[in-house]
Amino acid sequence: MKKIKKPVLMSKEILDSAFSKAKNMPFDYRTKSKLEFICKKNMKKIDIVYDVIASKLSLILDEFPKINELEGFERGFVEILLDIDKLKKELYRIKFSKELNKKLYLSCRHKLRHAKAIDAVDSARSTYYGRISSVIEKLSATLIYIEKSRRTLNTIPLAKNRYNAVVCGFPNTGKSTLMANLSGATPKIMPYAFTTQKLLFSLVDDKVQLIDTPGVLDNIDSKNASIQQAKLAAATLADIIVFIFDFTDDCHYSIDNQITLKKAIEKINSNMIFCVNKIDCIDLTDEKKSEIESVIKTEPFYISAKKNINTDELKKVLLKNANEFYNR
Ligand SMILES: Nc1nc2c(ncn2[C@@H]2O[C@H](COP(=O)(O)OP(=O)(O)OP(=O)(O)O)[C@@H](O)[C@H]2O)c(=O)[nH]1
Ligand SMILES: [Mg+2]
Repeated sequence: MKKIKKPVLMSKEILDSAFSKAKNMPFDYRTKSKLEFICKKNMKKIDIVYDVIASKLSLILDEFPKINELEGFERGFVEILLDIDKLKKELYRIKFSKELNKKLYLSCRHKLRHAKAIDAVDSARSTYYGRISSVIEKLSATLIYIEKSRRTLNTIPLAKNRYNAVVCGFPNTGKSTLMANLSGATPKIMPYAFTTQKLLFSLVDDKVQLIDTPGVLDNIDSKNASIQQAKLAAATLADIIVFIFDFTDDCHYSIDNQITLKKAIEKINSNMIFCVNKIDCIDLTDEKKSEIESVIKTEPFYISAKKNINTDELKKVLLKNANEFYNR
């Protein structure tokens, strides 16, 4: 998703910027009367205040993605990370305030044009200043929410144009360790479950975009936001899924549960390769291998992400697939 670069200005910043620009504007008109001079000067001031406020609010509306036009991966992500209805409502408030600014400004301009006395000019200008200040101050909470949403939206990656390998599996199986091994990234790695809470992106030799996912137990349909991110990546981003098993004796999760997850993910995206990790802790006899292969129904890569065993073989396959993908 396109990054929204400019931070959203808060109410005070918008008003300070508008009023100080109006206050410091140069003005050296020659007029026939004092009234005409004051009218022209105040007209110019309110033009500036109107323009600054309108352009700051327009910038927010223009920069934010049109929520209804989002599709696929991006739409899914926005739905997981944000309350779409609330975001739409808050953006509408900004649009409404922008329209109100125009109304108040036009009404003030009309009064200035027809003012018969200096008092009337001052009163029209201060009414506009007072009312637009109150409108923008009332946007405070909205602007805070929109800025928070901007930061969240900026975490949604530009992910579609690369060959994407999504690393999935139960918690603590070594997904992040594998990502660190293959790409040199430095994800958090801990000896307990649920360390990774959101998708992490890295590159392998500038060709494969490797996506580390939060660990999923056997319920891929959970409403938990971390699990939904993993599911969304598997469903809409993955050109291939690298599924990691942990067959070590001290793994807290049963093989049956890991197979249940494998099957659930296979239904979403069947383009998978399999790794049995932590082979530095397994006595990998031929007997053990055939036991494993009878359970997972295919020959996996036997690797140790931590001790760097056979990970080069896996990397070669991913790079070969990526080259085929780019040559298509
Ligand atoms: N012995 C051994 N330990 C490993 C290997 N790969 C990972 N580990 C250890 O397993 C633990 C979990 O590793 P992570 O990479 O954080 O696992 P994860 O799958 O990303 O975990 P979550 O993010 O919680 O889903 C850490 O203590 C790692 O050091 C391996 O090949 N051999
Ligand atoms: Mg992890």
